[in-house]
Amino acid sequence: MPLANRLIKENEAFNEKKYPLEMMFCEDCSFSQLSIVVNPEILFRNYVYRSSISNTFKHHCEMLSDELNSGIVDRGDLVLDIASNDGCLLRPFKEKGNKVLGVDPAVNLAEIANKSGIETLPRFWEKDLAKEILEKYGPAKIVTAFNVFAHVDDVHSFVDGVKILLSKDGYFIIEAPHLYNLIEKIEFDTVYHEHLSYLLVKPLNKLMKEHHMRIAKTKRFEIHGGCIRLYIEHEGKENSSDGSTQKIINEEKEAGLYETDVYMNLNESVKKLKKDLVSKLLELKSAGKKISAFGASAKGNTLLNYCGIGNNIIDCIFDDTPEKQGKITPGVHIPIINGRELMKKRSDYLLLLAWNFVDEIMEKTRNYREFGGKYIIPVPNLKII
Ligand code: DWN
Repeated sequence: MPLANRLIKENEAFNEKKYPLEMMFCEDCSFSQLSIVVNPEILFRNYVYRSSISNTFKHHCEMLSDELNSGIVDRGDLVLDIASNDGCLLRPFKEKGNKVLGVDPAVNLAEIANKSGIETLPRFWEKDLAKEILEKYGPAKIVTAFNVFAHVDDVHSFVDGVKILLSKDGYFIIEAPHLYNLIEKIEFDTVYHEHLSYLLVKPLNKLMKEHHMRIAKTKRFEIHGGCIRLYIEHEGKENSSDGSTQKIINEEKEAGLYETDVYMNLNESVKKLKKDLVSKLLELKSAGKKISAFGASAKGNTLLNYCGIGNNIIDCIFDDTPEKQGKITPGVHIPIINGRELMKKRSDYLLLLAWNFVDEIMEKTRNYREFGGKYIIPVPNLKII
């Protein structure tokens, strides 16, 4: 597979690198991860994904800020966000008077965040950086790691760094896609090289205990196809466990996620999903229908490349992200154009490559719908609305 977020110019199409994309499962601790690690400098130094494009995600971050600012974090407390992207998560905290600091290796995004008033260090998270921050800013009451823990190779060093910076009564809050949802809703397209690990609570519980930390609470959210949010505290802090962590571990066990069968069965479901989608697209194409796509998502590139769907079927992909417009997608080379062009292109169908934001996208493209435009939802099973 090519790298899901490596968007290219037409003249770069000839020498695209491809890498093995294989999910491994540890039969000892039930942790799943890829068979290779792609250099994070290649993946994350210049990053085309902007968290703030989605109002749904912005609202999700505002809810977190409201929750933590009602009794857990006070004005002036430091909130540090690891992989802070364009400052999307920290902005509502700053508006409430919390001290905020972002860390993200993407130089292009750190520049956008700093210009918009969210102080951001263009660095990868690691122990030495944690010590530097502790010296300069003091301990953090909250350390958030949203959609990054599954991207990290050395999880032990990652957690060690948080332990250095997190105040003794603070929370380390991880949010990441839950492998439970990937299996349940056949979200095979969320497998790509940025996502090194595919997380379950049981192996994370083991990891945190090894580092003398405790997952006090675990919540589940629909966002990004289904995520878990872990509220992690130092073992020495007053225990705020509410039983939700063990409850979700029991649900994972009930769903057979600690055995290999569910993973082998996923193989069959994905093959059926591909067959249904490709035959529908070919049927529409041969009936003379114009088909485009919406949302040049990373997951969309796994789907398009795995299903062999290219420019012969999809005319273009509409996307509101400035960094993505004018590029072509990896592998199948479909042009990405500004979402504002949607009405000029007169597509009959829009394949939603960002199916996780179907409500927001349908709301934003209401006039396309009112002109009779239809949407193709590929995951978890083929739906046309
Ligand atoms: O972990 C990750 C997740 C959180 O985000 C990263 N590895 C990369 C990224 O994955 P993705 O690209 O699959 O995420 P999304 O958020 O499903 O991508 C949505 C795409 O659709 C983006 O390119 C933005 C675009 N979009 C748009 O153009 N207009 C999305 C919405 C909601 C819109 O209104």
